[in-house]
Amino acid sequence: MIATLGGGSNFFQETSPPAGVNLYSVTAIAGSLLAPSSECSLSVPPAAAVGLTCSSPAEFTAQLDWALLGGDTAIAIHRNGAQVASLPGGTTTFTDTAAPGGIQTYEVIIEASGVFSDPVTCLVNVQVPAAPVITAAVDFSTIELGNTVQFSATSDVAGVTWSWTFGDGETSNEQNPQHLYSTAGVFTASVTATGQGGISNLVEVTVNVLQPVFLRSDNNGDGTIDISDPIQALEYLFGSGLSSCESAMDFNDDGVVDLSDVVNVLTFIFEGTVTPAAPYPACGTDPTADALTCTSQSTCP
Ligand SMILES: [Ca+2]
Ligand SMILES: [Ca+2]
Repeated sequence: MIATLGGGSNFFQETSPPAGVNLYSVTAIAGSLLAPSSECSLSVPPAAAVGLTCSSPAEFTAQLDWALLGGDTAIAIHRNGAQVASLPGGTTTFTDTAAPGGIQTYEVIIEASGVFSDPVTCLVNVQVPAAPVITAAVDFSTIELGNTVQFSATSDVAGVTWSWTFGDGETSNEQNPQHLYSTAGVFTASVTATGQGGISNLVEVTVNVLQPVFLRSDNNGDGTIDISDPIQALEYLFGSGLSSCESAMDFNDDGVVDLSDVVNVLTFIFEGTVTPAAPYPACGTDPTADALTCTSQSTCP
C-alpha cells in the first residue's frame, strides 16, 4: 500500500513512480468493510542513459561510456539498428571489438522489466588499419625466351593476399611467382596486395624477353659449319639429349630435330646442294615459333 486517502477522494497522483510495469489497485473502505478492488496497470519507461560518449581506441574497436539514473534492469546496445549486446543493469561501459571500420551509429537503450527508455545515440569513426605498402622485383629484367623469370614481392604487413599480372594475360596469386613467357617482347608485370586495411599501391616491373640469336646448322656454336656440327646433332639425338641451341640443329626449320637434319647438314657440307633455313648465312633470330629452345650463341653478335 502506498497511500490512504480521505473518504470521497476520486484521484491520486504518484510522483516519480518506479520504472517498469506498475500495477495499481484502489479499494474503498467503510469501517471494517472493503469493496472489491479496481485495478489498472501503467508502464513507466526508465530514464534514458546520460552523458553517452563513443570513441575508437583501436582498429575495429568502438568504446561506449554512459551514466545511469537508476531503475534499469538491463541495457541493450544497438549498432546501425541491430542489437549487438545485452548487458546487465548497472553497466555503464561497453567495448565493441568487432566493429566495422568507418562511421558507425550506436544506440544505448535502458530496460526496466520489459519497458524501454528512449535510445541515446552516438556516432564514431572506427579506426581501420592502413593499406599495405609493397615492393616488387624480378631476378632478371632481360632474359632470353625459354627461361623462367622469378618475381618477388614484400609487404609491410603480414596476412595479405597477392595479385600478380604478368603483362601477357597470365596471372598468379603467389607472393613470389615464377613465370615463363611464351613469346619475345617487353612485358610490364604488376602486383598488388590486399590486407585488412584495403588494397596496396600497385608496383610494376618490366621484363624484356629476347629472341635468342644463332646461326642455323652451327650446332656446336663455334662460329663455323663443319663436320663437327652433324656429330653434335647425332650426340644430341642418340646420346645426351642436351643442347644449348636446339633451334640451330633444326636445318629445315620444321620445328623438329631428327636424322633428316643431320643428313641435310652433311649434304650441305659435302655437296652444297641444300642450304640451311634462316638464320643463315648470318646470325639472327628464329623466324618461326616452335617448341625448340636456344640460348644465344656467343659467336653471334
Ligand atoms: Ca660449328
Ligand atoms: Ca628439322
